[in-house]
Amino acid sequence: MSNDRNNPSAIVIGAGMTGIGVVIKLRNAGITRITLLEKAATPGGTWRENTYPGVACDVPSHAYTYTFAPNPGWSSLFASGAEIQGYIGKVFHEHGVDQHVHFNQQVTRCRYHDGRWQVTTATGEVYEADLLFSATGFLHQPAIPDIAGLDRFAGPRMHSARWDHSVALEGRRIGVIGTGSSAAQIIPQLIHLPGTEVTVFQRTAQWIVHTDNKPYSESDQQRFQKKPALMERIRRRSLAIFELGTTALTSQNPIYRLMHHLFAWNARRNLKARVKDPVLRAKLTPDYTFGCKRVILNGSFYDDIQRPNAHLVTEKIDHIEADGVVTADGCKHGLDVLVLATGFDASAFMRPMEFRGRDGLSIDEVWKEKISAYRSMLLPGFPNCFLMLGPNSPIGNYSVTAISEMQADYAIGLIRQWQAGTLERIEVRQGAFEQWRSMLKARVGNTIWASGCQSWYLDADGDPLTWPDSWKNWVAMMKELRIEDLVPAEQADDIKPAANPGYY
Ligand code: NA7
Repeated sequence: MSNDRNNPSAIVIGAGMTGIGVVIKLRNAGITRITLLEKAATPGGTWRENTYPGVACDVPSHAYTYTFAPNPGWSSLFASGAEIQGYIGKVFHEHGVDQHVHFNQQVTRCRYHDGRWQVTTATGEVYEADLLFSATGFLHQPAIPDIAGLDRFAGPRMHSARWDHSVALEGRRIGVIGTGSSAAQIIPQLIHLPGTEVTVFQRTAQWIVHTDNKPYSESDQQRFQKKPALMERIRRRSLAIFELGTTALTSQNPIYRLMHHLFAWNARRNLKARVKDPVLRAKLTPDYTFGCKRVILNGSFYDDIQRPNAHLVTEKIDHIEADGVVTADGCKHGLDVLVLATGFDASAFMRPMEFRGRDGLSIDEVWKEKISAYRSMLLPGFPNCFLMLGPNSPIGNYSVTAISEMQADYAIGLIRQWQAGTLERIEVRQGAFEQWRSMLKARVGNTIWASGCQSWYLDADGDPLTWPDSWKNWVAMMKELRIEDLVPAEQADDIKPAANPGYY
């Protein structure tokens, strides 16, 4: 055994909200030999990369906060991206995560070799550790739409997650492709800039729940400072609402079915009350079940899309020319700037890095037919490796901070068992992994996400990559270690990964 169980080392990939949380939790658990590898020069992950106008979190700030680092200073119910980035930076330094980080270290390869993980970066450095955490996030590879002529567009063109702040937008004709969560935040900002004409290309109408962003006054913040229980109450209340929403989307119980109808009715009522023109309203009315795609929480999109300088186009895009977008009806929409709010490749996870477990088994091989991981975190053939926010981690619109904290606790629970010698290595049994996949397959088909719409929640087969049950049941599952699902110490040397492509 080449690893040191009493004083194990860990590599965490990604200094975003999740990776930073993992480092802090590991350290609190007494695991201090930690290397945090970050591809960029600063921490922040999603919140460093998404700087588009209007970027904000659609989960209430106090519910998006780490449980161990409450923040009385949040300026509003839904914090802006810049404010969250500031919070992450503060936690990063105040909790000493900066002592572990190596910036500008883009991981290109992870390989399990001789009982340890070897991690190679683009600059050629090689790091080694007993434990590996992949905290790369799941919405980080921008999806560039396959539209004819996209590269011929002569003006500035940018994806929402790669905003070019040097592009002057005032007085320009701006086209936005997409109407998802990012677009719904960007579009109102662009419409309000002086002299802009904003053309929105909508492929699918969205369900939008009206939410006002209540500011927190200085006295609110002082009260939070003096009485942390107040923040905790807001956190719990916000999470309870998301929990209710998730259960309403997944449960067959008649009461929750009714609640689901009420959510949809409320969103439709909001659309009707705000959008007066029946033609525009019809264009904005979704034709699929509420919650099938990620529900958008927004307070101004419906008002702003009715302004005279806003133009909603629902005709399919045919192709793009140097100076505009041509739709299937032959109409050319002249543009100076093109914004692609077209989302992300949600099936990338840690890829394109090379990721290999025992005997050279590659993640591409394991995921060739289906992207999946036991409890979103463990894979047979990949010992002592934890996927943070892995497949089927999104739980409705729930806070990913809360999810990743719970995943870190689960991983630490397993590490304890490994340290105690119950496990030779932390690896899920092939049988338990298959059972997990069957369980998911049986359940996802009944969920709202499989009710017939296109969304980033779905994999290539149209199966949801979300958790198909309630938050409560997920928490109950994650609190139970179920050691019997892992390879026991006495069998550790006999078990072979199911699909061994024979590399090396
Ligand atoms: P989303 O939610 O994946 O939205 C992407 C949008 O782009 C959506 O409206 C898509 O239409 C549209 N899209 C994508 N490709 C095309 C093409 N080829 N033509 C026209 N329209 C297209 O990404 P976001 O960045 O808004 O949000 C991602 C998550 O980040 C969000 O859920 C939060 O968790 C934070 P569609 O609806 O598929 O017809």
